[in-house]
Amino acid sequence: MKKSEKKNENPNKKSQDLDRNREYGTDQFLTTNQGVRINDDQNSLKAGNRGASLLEDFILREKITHFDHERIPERIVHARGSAAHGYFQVYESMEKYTKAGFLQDPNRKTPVFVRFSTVAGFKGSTDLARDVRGFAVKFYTEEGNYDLVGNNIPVFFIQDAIKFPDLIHAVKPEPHNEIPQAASAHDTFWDFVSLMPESTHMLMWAMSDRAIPRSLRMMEGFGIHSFRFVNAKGESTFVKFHWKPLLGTHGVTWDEAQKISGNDSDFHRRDLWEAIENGEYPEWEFGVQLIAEEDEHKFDFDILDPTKLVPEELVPVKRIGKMVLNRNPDNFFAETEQVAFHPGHIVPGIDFTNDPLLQGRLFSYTDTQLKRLGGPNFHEIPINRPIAPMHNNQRDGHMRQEINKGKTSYQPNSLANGCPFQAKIAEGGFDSYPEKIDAKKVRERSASFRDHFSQATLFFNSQTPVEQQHIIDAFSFELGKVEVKEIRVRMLATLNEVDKKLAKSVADNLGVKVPKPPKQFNHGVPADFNKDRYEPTKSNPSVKSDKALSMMHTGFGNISTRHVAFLCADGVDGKSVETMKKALEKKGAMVKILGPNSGEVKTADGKTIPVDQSYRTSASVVFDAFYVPAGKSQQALKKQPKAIHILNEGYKHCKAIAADKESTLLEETHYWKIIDKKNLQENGVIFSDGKSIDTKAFVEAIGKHRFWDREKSDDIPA
Ligand code: HDE
Repeated sequence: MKKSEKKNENPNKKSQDLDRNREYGTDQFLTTNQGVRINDDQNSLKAGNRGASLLEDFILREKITHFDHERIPERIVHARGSAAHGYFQVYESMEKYTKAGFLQDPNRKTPVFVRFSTVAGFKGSTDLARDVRGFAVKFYTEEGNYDLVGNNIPVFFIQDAIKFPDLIHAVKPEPHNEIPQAASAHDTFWDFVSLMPESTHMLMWAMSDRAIPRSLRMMEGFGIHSFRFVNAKGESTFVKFHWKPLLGTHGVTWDEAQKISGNDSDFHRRDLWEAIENGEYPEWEFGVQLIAEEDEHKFDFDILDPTKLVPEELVPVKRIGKMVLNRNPDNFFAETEQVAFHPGHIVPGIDFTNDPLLQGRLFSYTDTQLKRLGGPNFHEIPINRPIAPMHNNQRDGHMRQEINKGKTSYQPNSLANGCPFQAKIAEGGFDSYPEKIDAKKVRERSASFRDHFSQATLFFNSQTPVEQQHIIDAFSFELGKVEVKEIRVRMLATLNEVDKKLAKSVADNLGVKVPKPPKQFNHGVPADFNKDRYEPTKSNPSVKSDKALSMMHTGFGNISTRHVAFLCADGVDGKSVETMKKALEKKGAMVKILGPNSGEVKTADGKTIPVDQSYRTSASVVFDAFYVPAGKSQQALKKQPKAIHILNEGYKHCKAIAADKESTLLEETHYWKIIDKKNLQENGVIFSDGKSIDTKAFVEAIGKHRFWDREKSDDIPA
């Protein structure tokens, strides 16, 4: 039995609820959809065995018709996703701030279903696209479903929902030839964002390594908008939501991302699935930044502006609970595809703010499900239905499942004694926070939303030199793919407002000069408005740099679920393999034995070790670290160019490498020529050099994720 099944002996309430719809074909007859047993599922009904097929073959017709209708429209954004079940538990009651039931009792486990996604690519596109990742959590609370539909980046490209279709049209493949797939590196995207200075802050994040995560399990999550907590007394506190992964926040290199896309475009999906199957459950802490109602205007940015974050230096993140994902879905379509998230699914104790992006989202999500899932009854689909009781007077529509009894379907009624009846607030009835609004109806943007550059600069200043270099490289790559020179140059003018060094470095890589500031940054100015009213302003932010914004200040040291390749061949020293494997697996790492073919390798003492992947089927980029065990196998591997290539690439991508005793194989690699032999260990190369290998040092090296200093020597031909 798989570890994940074993630990799920006590399924949570949502899992029990899903049991109503689970179907098992084991030990059952094959039937039609009408329950008629099928005798022959291999041949259609024909007039003679070479004859034409007969229309009356209801078995053939039913099977083909169903097949013809198997696809539904993919999501217009976030089409490619992977999901898992789990639970959430709060550490201490949040009663002071919110009456939300799932945030009261540390003993209550609330079932969750979480879907991670890329944004721009189609459903079958690669996991490793440079893109924002969706991080959508459905809490099945006792008071109804609460959806926190967030991303792995805390800000967004645009400030107003009315720009969303434009943004997405610009980033999706270009409409005339549907190129490129799952990539923002093309003219229309950069044309749009270079005319929209409000995108600048988010672009900095999207060009950082956050947009190429090592794993979905190693990403932060953010609710982005300011929301409200409302307590039992009706008092409101502004709140920003965070998910902090316990494995830390880590990315891959861009070279790696591109190669992973070719080698295993399901890399993230597989990684999530395997970790859960192996019982290495992904975990996140739930964090909140709380801002008192009276502090709404005390910042040098507007907390309603979704292109701004609240620096943790100003308002620390309070970690209030933990989410654990411990079960893979039973069926991808039924669960991951049909799940319908909606930021408008809230529960008493949580409420919206007037963030104009959030307000627009509140319309979009139901609307899109009507199209995607085919009608207004998508809440009845098993993965979407709440565990809280659900009774109302909504009726009928496509694919209605519920059989509502009685003759009343209206409120008020006397014929059914007023049932179902309204809940008092004290009985859990939802009441909106009575925010006072007294305003003119205008189609305008608040002046407090106009500083588009200061937080982009804050983000850049908060990065370590390696991270800054990656951002420069990413802009250079993306803009280098832009064909229209004016767009590249226009974008450089924007980058120059963020950081002069950034703009200059990208300009040098593109072979152009940084232009003078343009007369007009913002091209989205209403026709009869003074353009200056929309031009970006710059405040003097109180926070100049914030450690929390850098991935280098995240969790390190944990090697759980890291994939380590053992480069083996016949003659390998079995004891070396065994000792290292034990040391790594004890810390939760996943060891894969690589061999010349997919069968097994013979050890020096005549035993055999099964091979997980052959050099033919595996690739360096899908591993976090490499080990070359002792033994004659090393001589054999010298004749395996792929094995040498794997090590070269591992070195290029700054990963930990360990090699035992007579490791002449390392000497065959290109990096051996350039590596500083005196500081091997500091560079993440654990080399035993005749002594027995230091397994602890290797564990520590893997826990450091990468040895970025090696990037300086980017002359590995791999
Ligand atoms: Fe979404 N978004 N979005 N979005 N979004 C959708 O809803 C939309 C935005 C996010 O795994 C769609 O069910 C508008 C911000 C995630 O199923 C659609 C605007 C954030 C997912 C939609 C935004 C998100 C979606 C497409 C601007 C981060 C995937 C399919 C006003 C806070 C959920 C669907 C899943 C999906 C609209 C902006 C996150 C069309 C109009 C900001 C994680 O309704």
